[in-house]
Amino acid sequence: MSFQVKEPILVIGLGGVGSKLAKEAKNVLDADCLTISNDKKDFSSDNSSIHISTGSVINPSIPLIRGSTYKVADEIKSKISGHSTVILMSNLAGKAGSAMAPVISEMCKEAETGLVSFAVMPFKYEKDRIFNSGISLKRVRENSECTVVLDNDALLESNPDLSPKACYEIANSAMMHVVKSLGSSEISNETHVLSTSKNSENMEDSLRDSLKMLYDNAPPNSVKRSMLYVVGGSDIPVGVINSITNITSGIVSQSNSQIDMSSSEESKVVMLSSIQGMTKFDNYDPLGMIPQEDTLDWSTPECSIDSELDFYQLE
Ligand SMILES: Nc1nc2c(ncn2[C@@H]2O[C@H](COP(=O)(O)OP(=O)(O)OP(=O)(O)O)[C@@H](O)[C@H]2O)c(=O)[nH]1
Ligand SMILES: [Mg+2]
Repeated sequence: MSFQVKEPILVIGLGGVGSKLAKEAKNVLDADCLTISNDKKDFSSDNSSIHISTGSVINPSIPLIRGSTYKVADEIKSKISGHSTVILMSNLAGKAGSAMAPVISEMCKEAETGLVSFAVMPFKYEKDRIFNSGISLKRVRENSECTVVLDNDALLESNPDLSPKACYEIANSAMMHVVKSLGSSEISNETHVLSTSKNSENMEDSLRDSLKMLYDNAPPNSVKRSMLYVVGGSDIPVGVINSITNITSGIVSQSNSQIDMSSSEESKVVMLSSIQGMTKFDNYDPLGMIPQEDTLDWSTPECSIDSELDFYQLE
């Protein structure tokens, strides 16, 4: 089933990276924008923002940021209300994003606002972030009509020669391509993996890198369908476009392609693939295999609240 993106749209950015992406997405979609963070430095004066205060704690833990987010729930809900679709830009590699994304996505679900979530996953070497990003993603997927996952780690895996900064640029530009296409192409109510490559003269190389990145995230048999965005399409021979489309249809069961004529400096392939079944991220939480119905404390995500009782705070 395809997801209908309806106006008015609200783009919500969480934390530093999420806010940066939300500002870009807002300009692309001409939508309203809200940034939410525990760090005031992430805000800019031209967008509305909600500060999550963690009191006197300057290095808050993820459960503390999450607990503090619930305190301003009414303010966040009132910003969401009146919008038909929310586009959530969350960096689950960051503390703010992995703390708040489950909470904000839950609020959208409760308000019956259509939700498309973008989630950035951490590099493998960011060991302290892996677990939290995995549990957050599980909840975000659960609460969203449609989730688009971009894995920094898979990008690095297929481009080990790139610096983190170069990886970020590629990742962010791929996400903006999908945001841009929300108005023109269909997106289904599923989890999608976004994969891409660095800028390349050779589109077949670019397709190969995108497939490599995709298969780093999910096994081939779990890829149902792929949408191929050919960036810089106006300068690429039609024969090449035809050939990469044919290659893709031979690999994934259903594929479709869209030629992006807008950008002339870049040429690369961006793939958006819908996934059914397990992904690499399901293993980020060792207990993630346990089905939700067998989990006793699933309803509320773990958070730290000051109960003002004489209990030792366990976290
Ligand atoms: N895709 C992408 N990932 C990024 C970008 N910048 C940083 N990252 C990743 O996100 C992680 C966290 O980066 P931060 O700059 O701390 O992000 P933040 O959203 O401000 O997160 P917190 O401050 O921890 O809440 C980094 O270690 C990278 O893995 C970016 O521009 N694009
Ligand atoms: Mg930050």
